[in-house]
Amino acid sequence: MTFNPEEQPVPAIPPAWPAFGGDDAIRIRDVRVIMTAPDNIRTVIVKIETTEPGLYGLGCATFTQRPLVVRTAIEEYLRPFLIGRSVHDIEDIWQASYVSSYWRSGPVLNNAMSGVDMALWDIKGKIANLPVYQLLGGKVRQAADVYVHASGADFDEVEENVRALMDRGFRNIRCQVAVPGSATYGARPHADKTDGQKYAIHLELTDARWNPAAYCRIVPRLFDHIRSRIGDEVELLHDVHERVHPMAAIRLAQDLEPYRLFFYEDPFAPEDNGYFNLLRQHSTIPVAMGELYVNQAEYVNLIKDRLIDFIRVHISDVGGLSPARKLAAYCEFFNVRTAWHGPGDASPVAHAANLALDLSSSNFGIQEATIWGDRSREVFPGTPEIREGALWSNDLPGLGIDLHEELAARYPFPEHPINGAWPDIRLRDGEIVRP
Ligand code: GCO
Ligand code: MG
Repeated sequence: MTFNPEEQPVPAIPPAWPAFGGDDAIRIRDVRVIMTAPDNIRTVIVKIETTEPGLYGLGCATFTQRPLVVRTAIEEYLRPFLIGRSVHDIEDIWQASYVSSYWRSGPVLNNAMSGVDMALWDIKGKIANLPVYQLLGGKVRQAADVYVHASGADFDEVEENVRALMDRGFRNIRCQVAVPGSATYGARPHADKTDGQKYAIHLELTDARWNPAAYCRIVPRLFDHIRSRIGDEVELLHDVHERVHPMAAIRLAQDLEPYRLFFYEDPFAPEDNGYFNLLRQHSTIPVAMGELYVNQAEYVNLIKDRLIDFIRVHISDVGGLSPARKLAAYCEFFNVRTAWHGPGDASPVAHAANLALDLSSSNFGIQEATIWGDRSREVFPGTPEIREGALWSNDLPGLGIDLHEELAARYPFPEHPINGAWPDIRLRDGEIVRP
């Protein structure tokens, strides 16, 4: 008997099930972008308005070096794509948005998606009348221990700032010192003694050149100074900010071992991920990495191979709360702890989302905090409070944070010669170095 395909029975194709959501679902009515800089830091906030009167959510989409591109991604692409969808479908909306550009996984599109994603979690919490940390499984801690920044023009000034922060109840302090005659990350030659936080980010243009050898010599001396003057009752941290060659970063890790750092941050650029194995073989310093990661391919193996101790991801840069909660859970299997990036260019809305994860993750390590100015706290009522060196939730439904739109409009982005971009950092011979 010969096989004749035309005589074969055609299998019935099951009909598609009706789209979920249901007719009575609350739907996305509008997706708006609000840009504001109350503390002179460019932040981008997404507000999702719903078909339910008075029900809206807020999310952070801040990519402070390229905010206008994020706004375009939201207003021109995500907004028409999302209007009319059910607000209940957070995961479905994330997955659909992720592939809707076909090319994906960069900081612009991830930040745009983060604004939407956090806003939908905020809305879900408000519908449930529960704080977002409850939706994530509930509290495993009362509050999240934070670290803050102390910097200075010299060792004495850093010490003075560390003491001032300790007097305010902080027990985890990142120390950065200026390198005389050289550009430096995290400290300026003439630091304003009243506010170490000012140097959380600094985007000024500078003619000063970067001297990696001088930096590597001065940092161990800084920690020797701080430990010998202040003792062991404080946890110290340091951010290399990917600025030295990998072998120099490994050598610096060894030089810092006697000072028992809580963590040693961003020793390598993401492009040099391959060096972590070598660092592990030569030092027991706890390693924190990841604020520049935007793609899961960059961090999945580092965690699985236990090559880092703290994941430092900036949650809006990976696409929001949904991918971050999966990452936290993945890290838990390998005893890698969370240390979500919390600089001033993560808006107070992002800090509220960080806090929801901090409170509900058993593998929480530490939270970087920004000490907000009065203007930011007025623009964002509900900004998480810092007390006793920790961040506390206000336990309100959703993310517990609001945005005063009229006030926000009073703080447009400040003028800047290169529109807020990261400045050139160069070696003496003029070569560009990574941030
Ligand atoms: C940190 C960071 C920040 C970044 C800034 C970039 O660990 O706090 O390194 O200060 O430099 O967020 O915009
Ligand atoms: Mg950093």
